[in-house]
Amino acid sequence: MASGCFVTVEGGEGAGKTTQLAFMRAYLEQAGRRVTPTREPGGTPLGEEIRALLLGHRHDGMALATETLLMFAARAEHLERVIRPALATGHWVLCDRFTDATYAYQGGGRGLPAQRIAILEDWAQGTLRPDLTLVFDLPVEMGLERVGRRGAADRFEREEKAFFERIRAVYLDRARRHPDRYRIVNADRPVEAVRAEVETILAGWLERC
Ligand code: Z5A
Repeated sequence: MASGCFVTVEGGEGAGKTTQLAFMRAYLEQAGRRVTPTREPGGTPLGEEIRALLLGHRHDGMALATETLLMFAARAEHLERVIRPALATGHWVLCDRFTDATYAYQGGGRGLPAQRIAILEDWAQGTLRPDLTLVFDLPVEMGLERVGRRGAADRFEREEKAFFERIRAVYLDRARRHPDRYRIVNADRPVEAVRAEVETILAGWLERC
């Protein structure tokens, strides 16, 4: 059986990833593909417990190394229990954030050298990388305004604007350096316009996976 396609969605706060992932799943299922939607940090029972530690406020001020290693601990479990088995049985895996988020948040946002992240990436993932990564891009103020409307902020959402500007810069830089794998999607448009572009991109991948 052919291996499925590994698609990740990335971007800053409020970029519309979760909204678009639901459309992506529906589009692919309509096209006859089997889909495993998932997210990081999380995606497994253990990963979801780690997510609660990472996003909650019980451990405000946790060390950067701790934060990064917890992201990769959740990811190792996710790869072993969900991502690799799903790909091996021909499913498309649609993952709301993955290792690009570690480069953007722990690397760009918090200052961890990218080389350290690359070591963990190689260790946890071996040669596995997403086939396609959609980077939903929009001005930081706009994304923060969108998430601000929904109330309580998590441990990341409490950061200052400069933190999110650095994150945006890392995503755009990674996407521009590897245009074969990444697509930058302008998320500063109505939901339906973004959806139409995403579906056009996916249509181009249906033959490949
Ligand atoms: N993190 C990390 O630091 N390192 C890592 O390695 C990984 C993650 C994997 C996970 O949070 C956090 O973990 C994340 C990075 C960090 N930082 N934070 N916070 P999360 O999963 O809870 O949150 P998120 O990934 O940032 O997603 P989000 O804030 O929920 O946003 P979104 O999924 O991109 O957007 P949405 O939920 O689809 O939409 C947000 C709102 O905007 C909602 O009211 C929508 O109705 C609205 N929306 C969506 N699209 C539009 C358009 N086009 N126009 C207008 N309004 C829209």
